[in-house]
Amino acid sequence: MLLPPPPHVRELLARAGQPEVLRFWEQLSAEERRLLEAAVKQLEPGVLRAHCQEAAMARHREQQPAPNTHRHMKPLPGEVTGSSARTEPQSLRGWRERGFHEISENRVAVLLLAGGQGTRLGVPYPKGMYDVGLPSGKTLYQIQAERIRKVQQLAEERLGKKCVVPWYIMTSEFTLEPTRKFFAQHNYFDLVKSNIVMFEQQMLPAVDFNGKIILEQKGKIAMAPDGNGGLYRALTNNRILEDMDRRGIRFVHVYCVDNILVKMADPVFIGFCVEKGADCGAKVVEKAYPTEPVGVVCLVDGIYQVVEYSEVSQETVEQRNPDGRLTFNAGNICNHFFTVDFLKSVTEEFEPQLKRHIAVKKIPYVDEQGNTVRPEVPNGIKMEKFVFDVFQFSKKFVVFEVLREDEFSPLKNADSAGSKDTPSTARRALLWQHYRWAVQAGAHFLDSNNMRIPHLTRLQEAEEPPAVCEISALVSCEGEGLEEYLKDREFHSPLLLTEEALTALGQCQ
Ligand code: UD2
Repeated sequence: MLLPPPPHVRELLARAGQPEVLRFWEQLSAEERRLLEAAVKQLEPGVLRAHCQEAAMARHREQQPAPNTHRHMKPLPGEVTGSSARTEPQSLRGWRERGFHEISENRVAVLLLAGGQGTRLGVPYPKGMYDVGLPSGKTLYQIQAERIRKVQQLAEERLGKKCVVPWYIMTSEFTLEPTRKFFAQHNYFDLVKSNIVMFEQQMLPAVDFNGKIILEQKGKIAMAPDGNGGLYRALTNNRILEDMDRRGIRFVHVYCVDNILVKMADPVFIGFCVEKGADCGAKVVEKAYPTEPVGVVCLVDGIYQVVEYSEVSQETVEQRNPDGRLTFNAGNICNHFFTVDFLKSVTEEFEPQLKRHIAVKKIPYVDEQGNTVRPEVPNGIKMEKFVFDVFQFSKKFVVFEVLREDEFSPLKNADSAGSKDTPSTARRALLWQHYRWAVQAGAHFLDSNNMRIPHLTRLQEAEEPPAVCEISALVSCEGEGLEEYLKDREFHSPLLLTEEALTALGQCQ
């Protein structure tokens, strides 16, 4: 017998202006109907109507000539900016001490944004599970977990107190289950399970250019996460700030999943922000080239903002100062500092004001005959919020510039897609960094004829280091503590410096 759609589902979609979502209802199996009904019931009709109308209007606006945002863009003033390279060692030491102090008092958490679909990389699992081909075979999640363990250990050693840096992980419908399973399979990378808090961000329907919801199957709405700025809604929905309060957390280091060089709860960055009395901060690197796909942190009409790479004109990105440097060179690396109080003010007051960004995408859909079509040109819109759009609500905003070679090498694209931001570039960035640390600590590398390999400085991104050296984060976070084991010693490449290898080195000194 053919059952009509339940009246409340029909009514909800009618109120949202989306009755067509049910057009294949009669052809659906009982299970497909149940799932579609469940998906629709999660949507609030008024919000859904507004979302679809807004998407269509945003698309229309986007087709108009772009406003000259660059006329209003101004580079960052010096007084809000600190730098790891241009600061006296004494001040850096002070910030590091302050950061470690806050960590040792259990006031610092890290929060990973891991809800993205990683479409550019093209793997069917969360990016954090990716292994870029290091000698150890470690995944991004494992590297990050070990860096948390190390920073806790360093804080304990310095201040003599056991401490915890809780790890909050924002996932989405796409990434939650596989991430959960992966962590369980790996025994939470030897972190305490209750100190890893996974939560899910919201999904929103993708719509076509007329503001109609796209069905990806006859009974399935095409849904996408609401951008990494979905964080703020997700913090509320999952009561994360209450969890932070319970643990006494006051400062949060938010970062994105794919930067293989990320410094977890970086004590210098935390200390810098805390000492400056900031409620919100961003780490930046100097942009490598005008069209590099990173947003730039700047002022627009006097307000601190990140202008995203996809939203700025060619003319603006190429603008240079008389000294030849790019005018807008503060490249956002998706590493942010927030006080918990600031996050509260955002979630309680400002979240609804966050800008909605439009992403025009190729979204698979079912045609009127019910066949799946994979479009070759963009056919739909996903609406996203961006995590950095809260800078404007900050009472005291600061920026900290760090060196790219120390802190930024994102994994965005498959190796087949080109030479930028790939597994190979990420692997090389980490191996070069560890090679540098080993050489600075006094190590020498030998070739297969036992001849010393001359030390080299990295000149080009595509170059492999002269010797392969990988140092576990459990051994060293930033190259510290290596000298007593490596000074004036010779090693064959590849050198994999684990805790066990270090102990063995210590014994044969
Ligand atoms: C991000 C920054 C860009 C620059 C670049 C550096 C944003 C909006 N843009 O650009 O300015 O710093 O990174 O690498 O921050 N994510 C979610 N939920 C979502 C979408 C994304 O959690 O709905 C996560 C994603 O898993 C990743 C991070 O946000 O960890 C950044 O997302 P992306 O890789 O799509 O951002 P991208 O490269 O466009």
